[in-house]
Amino acid sequence: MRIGIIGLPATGKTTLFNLLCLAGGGHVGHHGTNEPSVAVVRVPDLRLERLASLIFKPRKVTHATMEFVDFVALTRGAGKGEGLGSHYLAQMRQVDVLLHVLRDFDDPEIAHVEGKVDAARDAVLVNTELLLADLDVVEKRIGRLEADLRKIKRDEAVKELELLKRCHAWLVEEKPIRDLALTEDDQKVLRGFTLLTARPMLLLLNISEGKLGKPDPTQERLQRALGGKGVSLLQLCVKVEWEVAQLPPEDAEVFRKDLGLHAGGFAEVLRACFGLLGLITFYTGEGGEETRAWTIPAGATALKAAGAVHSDLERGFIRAEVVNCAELEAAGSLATAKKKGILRVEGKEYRVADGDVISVRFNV
Ligand SMILES: Nc1nc2c(ncn2[C@@H]2O[C@H](COP(=O)(O)OP(=O)(O)O)[C@@H](O)[C@H]2O)c(=O)[nH]1
Ligand SMILES: [Mg+2]
Repeated sequence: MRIGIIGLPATGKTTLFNLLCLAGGGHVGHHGTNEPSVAVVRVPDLRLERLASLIFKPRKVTHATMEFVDFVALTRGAGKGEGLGSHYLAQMRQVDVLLHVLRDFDDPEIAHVEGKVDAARDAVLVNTELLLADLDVVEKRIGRLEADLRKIKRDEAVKELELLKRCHAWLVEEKPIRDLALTEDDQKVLRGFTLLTARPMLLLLNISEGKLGKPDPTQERLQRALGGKGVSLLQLCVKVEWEVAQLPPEDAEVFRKDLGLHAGGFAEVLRACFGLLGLITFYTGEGGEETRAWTIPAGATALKAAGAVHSDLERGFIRAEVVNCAELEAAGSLATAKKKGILRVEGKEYRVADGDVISVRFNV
């Protein structure tokens, strides 16, 4: 899964990116000038660690990972492809979640491109650029389809044109595609266009230290302006989180308590992304070599889960042996779980539950 950090200049994007790297043990990849930094971070997972230490005692423990991309700031005009706009927009289209960082901190030392600090205004401004970028894609495709249809009439193209015109009208009203009612077929057609406003979005309000633990009217304004299906809101003081993350764990704990901070900001960001993407985690560990966490969309079948591990497992799938991680922990071992009858045998169509420990039987 790929999370793209976007927003206006000097909103705290890179500070957040560094925080996620540090907290998630990420290694940062730089892919050249004009390319955004990318970090692969480990998803913290107590269940995995318990499975490894109490049940499987493997040689290797592998966490699920998430990728974060620190994009260059969006500014007015980016949606029309100005400057390096189109270059970055193309990369932005490849992410699964847009993590939109909004400045809600006062700091006379740090200038704001729009003058005054106003997170709700900024959210709308950036959103407008995303809407314009999508409009551009949709308009170009409509033009091409209409030209094609003048030459030869294809039912498929007629249907696609109809769908795109519906998207167009929607975008013109400044509404994101994620709010448009679409059939599964529609979604399939649109997938190839990788529209930005079809992506789930996490609005991260980067607040001043002074606002910690206080009600923030900006949050309500944001919710009214941009809230809806596929949008979550999170409040974080990125600077404080960054400072706390650099402390030794014992000190960090004390600091957090003093400041009234809950789980680390890193964990909160990850939880919000998991929620937006509707992801669940399952585990493999049989054989003792490696205990590993995997993420798949909620509702995915055992066959898909097998495919996430290896395409051979999907191709040769016979059955899955499944036990919930807490029940396995209580049983003490896979063998005992089997004896007690809590290890279930499931077929291809079984819908994997969060926390399942799965062993796939397959033909090679
Ligand atoms: N006061 C304050 N400053 C912050 C906060 N987050 C980031 N900054 C500062 O804002 C400036 C820009 O931050 P940066 O993360 O580089 O922003 P980016 O341009 O969005 O990547 C830096 O000087 C940061 O130290 C915050 O929560 N409070
Ligand atoms: Mg930056």
